[in-house]
Amino acid sequence: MAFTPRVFSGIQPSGDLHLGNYLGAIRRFVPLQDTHDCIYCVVDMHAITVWQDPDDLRRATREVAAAFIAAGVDPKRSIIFNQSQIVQHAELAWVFNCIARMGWMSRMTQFKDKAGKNSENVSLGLFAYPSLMAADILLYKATHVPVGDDQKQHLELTRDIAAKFNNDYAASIAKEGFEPDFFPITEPLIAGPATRIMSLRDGTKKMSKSDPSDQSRISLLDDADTIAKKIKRATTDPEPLPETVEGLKGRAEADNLVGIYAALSDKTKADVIAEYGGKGWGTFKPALAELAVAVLAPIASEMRRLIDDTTAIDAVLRDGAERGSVIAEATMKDVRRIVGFIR
Ligand code: AQP
Repeated sequence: MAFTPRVFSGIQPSGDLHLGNYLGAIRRFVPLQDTHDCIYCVVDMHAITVWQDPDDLRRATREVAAAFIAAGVDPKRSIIFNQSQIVQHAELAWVFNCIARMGWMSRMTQFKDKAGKNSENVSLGLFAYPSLMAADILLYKATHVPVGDDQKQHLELTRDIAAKFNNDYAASIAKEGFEPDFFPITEPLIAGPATRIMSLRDGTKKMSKSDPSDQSRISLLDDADTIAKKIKRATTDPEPLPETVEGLKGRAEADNLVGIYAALSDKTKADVIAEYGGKGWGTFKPALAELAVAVLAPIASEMRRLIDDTTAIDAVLRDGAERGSVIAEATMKDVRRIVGFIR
């Protein structure tokens, strides 16, 4: 069956948005609006899989919506909403909880990383997170999902859930008159030089909202001075930049900063090395700071303006939820028939 080319992606309102969220996801949302129906979601139900103060959650939800718009997502052309407004996400997630296998979920590395040694004491929601993510995507029969590299395994699970649903319910899908591939096998869009931005303090750790060190990340709302200081203090080895891209191998911090420069300037790492190969950090870090400020400052100022007008942001989220729920309910109506729920 030919599915409408449709993009879905979500960001958790679980802390301060950072450069990794921007380069790995949000920046890439913008051009997709020219080729796809786009649905961009603030996944507040995902956020509460770990404790969120309610006031912080509301603030962060508006901040993520503001970041989408400030980065160039058009709320008229695309659908922007927060997940909890469309109850069908939870409904489909339950069906998928009954499709996904414990073994599949137990292999999710993000759960293992987040739960750490504390796995008996984390929420059941954190364990079931990938099943809700599959519901987010498949509720809209999204064909493509732009995400950072850390979400690759969850996307594979989404594909497994779609395939198992189509297979387990094949007879009912046929009986109800639907095409056999009821849910699409969604493609991840993971590309470019910035699929995994690393911490500025430790090149082996992902830049993350939940890292306790503020120095580990550049937040989208950091001012120019703070951005420059964080880049200046970023951990690096003492060697100058290599003369070739291959020379970045085994130099995690150098590779990360070159990747950030490449992504911010829409170049490849090879272009950046052609310009800065052989130069020292005293030359490269100020150039990177200047570039980061040039790209991020206009986004931060637009975000601040939008966040201040909570009525307008909430209206965007409500409008998106109204439009999104039409698609969501159409899918759920069919799913209820396929599964055998009486209404
Ligand atoms: N470091 C990163 N580099 C590239 N992309 C990244 N993403 C996250 N970190 C990086 C991408 O941003 C999108 C939104 O992520 P999320 O909010 O759903 O959760 P996450 O992946 O768990 O991100 P964080 O920032 O690390 O949050 P916490 O600390 O709360 O877990 C996704 O597309 C993700 O790939």
